[in-house]
Amino acid sequence: MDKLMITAAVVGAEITRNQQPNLPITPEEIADAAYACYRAGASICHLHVRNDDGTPTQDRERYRATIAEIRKRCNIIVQVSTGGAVGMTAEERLQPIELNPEMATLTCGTVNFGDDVFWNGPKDLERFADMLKTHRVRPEFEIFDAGMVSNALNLYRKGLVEPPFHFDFVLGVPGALPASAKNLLFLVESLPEGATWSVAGIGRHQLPMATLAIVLGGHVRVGFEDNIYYRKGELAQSNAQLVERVARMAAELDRPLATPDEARKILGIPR
Ligand code: KMH
Ligand code: ZN
Repeated sequence: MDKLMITAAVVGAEITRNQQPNLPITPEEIADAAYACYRAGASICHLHVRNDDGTPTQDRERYRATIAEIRKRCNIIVQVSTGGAVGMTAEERLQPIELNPEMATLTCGTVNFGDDVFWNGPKDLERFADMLKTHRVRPEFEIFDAGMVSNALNLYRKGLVEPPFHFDFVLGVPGALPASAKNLLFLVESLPEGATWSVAGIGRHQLPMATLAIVLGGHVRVGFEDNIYYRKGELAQSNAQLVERVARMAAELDRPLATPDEARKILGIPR
């Protein structure tokens, strides 16, 4: 098995300070959270940014400032979001790619998302993949539902993405594929030879999905974007607290953690 890559999804676009008082919002707060996660064992930071009032934005300059703050602190891989928040246009969502980040998400289809629809039509997928290719950004395919792996592979057939491929299964979003061991195995078995994967279980599914990934040879995503609780009825104190728990479990299960540079090697990101 590869060493374990832990992705810290520290802010997201949906959670509010009312729901989680320790949610980072400013570039400095987000960078401090990313650094604490790096210290706890995370090799990748899945990055969204917010305006000062806490509302989600994909503003390029806000990303630039936040990435600069993270870079002052550590060499964690910065994976920018191209998902943004539901309802944003493709132009808004693609802004951080102009900064030539090392890595970015690429959601592989349209899906119900709570009471909303997270729109990613076929032409959008091609456009997003083409933009990532032009800027030499490694994609992480975000898989929210069963048909999305084959949508990702269609981008390969069209010459828009190149291996090695890395997939992130986001399981348990209301309206999308539920988080279960059976669904996770179904997705893992549908991947092409040589692909790597992580799983982001939503809410109470974060811990069991992370545990399965550690033993199955996958990788793990945790953080406030997906889950704000440490356990039922108890809010997590920080993103790092969620990373620390995964790191402890990985140590018990003899799965060493990947450093950011080791993760770059696994993901095919040039240093
Ligand atoms: N906020 C979700 C609607 C991504 O970052 O690429 C989409 C999302 C996926 O978070
Ligand atoms: Zn995200």
